[in-house]
Amino acid sequence: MIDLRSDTITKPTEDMRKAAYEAEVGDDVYGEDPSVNRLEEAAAEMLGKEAALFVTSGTQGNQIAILTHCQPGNEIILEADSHIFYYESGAASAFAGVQTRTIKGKRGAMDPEEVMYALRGEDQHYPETGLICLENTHNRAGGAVLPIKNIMKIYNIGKEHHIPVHIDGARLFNAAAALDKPAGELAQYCDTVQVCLSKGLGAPVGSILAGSKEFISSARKWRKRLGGGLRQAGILAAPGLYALTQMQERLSEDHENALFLAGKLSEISGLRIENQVDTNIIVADVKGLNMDSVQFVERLKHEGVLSGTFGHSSVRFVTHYDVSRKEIEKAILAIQRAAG
Ligand code: TLP
Repeated sequence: MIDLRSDTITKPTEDMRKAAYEAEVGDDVYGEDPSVNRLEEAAAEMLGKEAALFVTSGTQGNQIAILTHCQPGNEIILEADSHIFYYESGAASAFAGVQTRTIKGKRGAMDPEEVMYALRGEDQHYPETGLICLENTHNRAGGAVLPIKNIMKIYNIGKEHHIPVHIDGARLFNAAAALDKPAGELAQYCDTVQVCLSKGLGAPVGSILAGSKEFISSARKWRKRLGGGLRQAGILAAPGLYALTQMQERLSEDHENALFLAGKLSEISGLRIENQVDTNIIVADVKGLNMDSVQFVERLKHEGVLSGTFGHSSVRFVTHYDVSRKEIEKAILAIQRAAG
């Protein structure tokens, strides 16, 4: 089976397993796990922030950010198709008690002016705006990279109005690879950023939440409240550090594979590629095949390829470390058969 459902399915490499096996550990709730401390220091430095926190998942990192930045009754501004709004099971309202104000973006990027007009004033009828969230790369926009200028403009608007900006950077390293810029440069226009170690970088578990020292010390308490204070977590942090330092450079291979795959899929009659392929995500519309996405995904599974439904007639393919160019070539043949 060739698994193109997500880059979350990547399995730890031999070196990561070795790093986990050999990890020096301690009790991280006491702040005594050297492997976790090393990972947090390296990640903070890489992202250009004062401090960082190792969290269990991207969802937990985003939710801790919202909980730390906001008060119940606040409103958060985020893109209409963002992961926090679309895929986090309503966690922002369930845990932080905030309401969401969505803005439809273009290729995942919200118009800074619209963000500015969405900020709430002093009127007693209004909730207070507590946070602006961006997503880079933007998953549902097909792995689109946000223009740095767009991020900068929104950050400056936030600053002017004393509203913090959080970046859901689950795939920030993909954006960095696509722009050929260090991740820290992309994270400079935000107060806090969450990056996943367990997607394209291939670590088995975990994300990083980075920000100011003060922010991270409150975030640490929220992580504890949520049951995310782990003990000998160095077993997870050591492969995470390996992923962070050794796996970034190869992300462009995934992007090249995605472009190659998209090019071949666009030649299949009845299949339409919906997104501009910036990184490792391809979204294909299967309407022209007289099938819906569930039917197509099922048919493709019988041909030996796993993909994901992404809407009524949209199917998502994600390239990653565990799928080689050879397997991409095999996948193309399987997709041709499923479409035929
Ligand atoms: N995305 C997953 C699914 O949840 C949809 C995927 O397969 O793409 N932010 C973004 C932008 C994400 O894409 C994801 C995961 C997360 C946050 C959450 O990360 P985890 O799965 O670690 O909680």
